[in-house]
Amino acid sequence: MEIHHGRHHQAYVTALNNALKDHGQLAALPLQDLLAKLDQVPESIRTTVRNNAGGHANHSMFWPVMGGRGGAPTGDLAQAITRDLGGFDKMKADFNAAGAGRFGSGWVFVTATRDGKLALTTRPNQDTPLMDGQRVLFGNDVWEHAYYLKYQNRRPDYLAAWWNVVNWDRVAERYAAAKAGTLGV
Ligand code: MN3
Repeated sequence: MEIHHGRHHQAYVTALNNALKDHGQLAALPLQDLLAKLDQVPESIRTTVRNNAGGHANHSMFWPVMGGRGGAPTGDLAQAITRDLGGFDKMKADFNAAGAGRFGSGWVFVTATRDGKLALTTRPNQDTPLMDGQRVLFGNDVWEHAYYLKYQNRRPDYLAAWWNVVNWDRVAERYAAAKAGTLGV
């Protein structure tokens, strides 16, 4: 995780800053707004911005939703998981299957609307639902760099173990922010 944070995430930040160094107006945008307006980014830097702003956003979401002790969500988040995703156990099973089935590198996410509706989705590479104007409640990184040092090719084992370190208090805070319209990345 230290290598993941200090080298991989840092590389996205460094590359994004470099790409935007002569584009002050774009650099001043909140990250979620930049990602929702990729069609307005000059074509010469658009792919670089897509990959690296996406990477920065995805990892900026990723670290805070971990560091917990797993367990299960409570309150209105638990109710929404039951209503929209078939319950906590089914959500975990579907999330793990989606993450394992994402070919190559990418992410598996649960998104939340302002109405509080949840949905499971995946994206390739460093793409994010933020690029479609959506909000990410939480997500897991299924790039090999996220798990290969410890799990080698066993991505399903990594996905299963990841739930043991989810911080549901933080996810609940993100859910409240999503419904309030204040959730960024
Ligand atoms: Mn990563």
